[in-house]
Amino acid sequence: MFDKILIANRGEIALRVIRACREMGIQSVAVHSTADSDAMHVRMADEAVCIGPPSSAQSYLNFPAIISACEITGAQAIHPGYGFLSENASFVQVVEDHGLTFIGPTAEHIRVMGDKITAKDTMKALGVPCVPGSDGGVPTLDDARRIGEEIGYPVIIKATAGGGGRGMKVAQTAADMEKAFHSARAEAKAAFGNDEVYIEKYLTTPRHVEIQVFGDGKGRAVHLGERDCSLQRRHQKVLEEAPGPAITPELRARIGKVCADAVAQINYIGAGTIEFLFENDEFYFIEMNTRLQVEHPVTEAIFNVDLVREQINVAAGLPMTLEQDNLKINGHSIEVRINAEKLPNFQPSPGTISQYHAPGGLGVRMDSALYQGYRIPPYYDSLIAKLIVHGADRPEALARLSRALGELIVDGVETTVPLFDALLAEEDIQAGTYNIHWLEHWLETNLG
Ligand code: MV4
Repeated sequence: MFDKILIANRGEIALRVIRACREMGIQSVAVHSTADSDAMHVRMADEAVCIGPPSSAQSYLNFPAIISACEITGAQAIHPGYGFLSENASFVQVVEDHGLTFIGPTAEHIRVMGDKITAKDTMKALGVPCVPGSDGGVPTLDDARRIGEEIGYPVIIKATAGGGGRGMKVAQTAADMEKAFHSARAEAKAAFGNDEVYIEKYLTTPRHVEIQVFGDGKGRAVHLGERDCSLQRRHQKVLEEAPGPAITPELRARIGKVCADAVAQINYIGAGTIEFLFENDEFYFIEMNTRLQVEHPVTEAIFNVDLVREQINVAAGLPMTLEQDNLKINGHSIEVRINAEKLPNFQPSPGTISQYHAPGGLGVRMDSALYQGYRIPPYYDSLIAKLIVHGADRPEALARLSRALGELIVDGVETTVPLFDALLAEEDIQAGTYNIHWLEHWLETNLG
């Protein structure tokens, strides 16, 4: 096992990893920009190293500064958290070239899943159900038209270098194809320097259901059920829950086995998430994320596992302690993402936290790096807390969420807390009857 791990991240996820390290008897090293000298992750870690100025490009994305911080402190491994360098295959290569361990999948797995066409080809070959569409890239408008006729409209054009919703265009009919095709390619070129696109049948009212997988890198893998993450605004998740309200035990067992078998076959190591669109009781693969996700705590809650501990274990070459037969769902969990943003337009609202009180009690987990007097810098993501509740069933989890939100005090900045109070009053939220478009529509009707 490692003696010391460097956490190449900030905020609540840095605390999450530091906590796992402490429970495992591993020393932790925080890195921080000059804007984060007073951040909680710097205080909570055993050691801290300043790695550059405020901009992420010069600090949390700065390869040489992070590698140097490992060399200075004697850290043997790097946990990337989510975002920043967590899915950067070149960084993984550099880490390994310096004799350090990246706590996550291999550079090759990150590369394969980072290119969405290659990811889809790979998953399809492994028996994972995919959205009907083009076989690989679509180089010309003529090809695009031919595929549109084959699969039928509406279709969606996606950038192979995209993901997370960037560089996508819908063509409702053949008449839309020319414009959609050219604008998707132009956007992809501008955003990623790669204009390769592929085409899929456009599913009109799916849910976003993602399967948590975990592999030991040696051909064994498990699944930890699904999370329903359909409640999104502009491709940012707002509320996530597990298990998914629309997923039966039979559906879960079937798709879970397909996913676990797929990642076992490629000797995947560590935590991964296989994203699906779910419509009419069918799963359609869209992307795989090769990192620990923001919403991993809802899975931890219902399976009573520590995913970060498992990541560290397998990265150190120890056996994975997870076994499929021991993974049984207990109750229901919901996470809300609390952002320092002003409603109704979600503008970032950095500033100083004048009052802070975190909710607590049975079934409440608050993952946050906030403290009273903390100054939220304007340079980074606006997520300031994740409130995760766990109950015996979905109604209990909803009641607990409402109760916990009532206890929470965050003063001095605007937050998205009022949004959750309003959402909890909605019948569709109480019933779990929502899809990927529900929240945008609700926001337009109620805050627009
Ligand atoms: C789709 C789709 C409908 N049909 N693909 C958006 C983010 C990216 N991960 C995939 N996305 C979508 N892909 C097909 N074939 C609709 C979306 C989509 C979406 C997906 C998940 C959650 C929210 C979404 C909001 C708008 C569009």
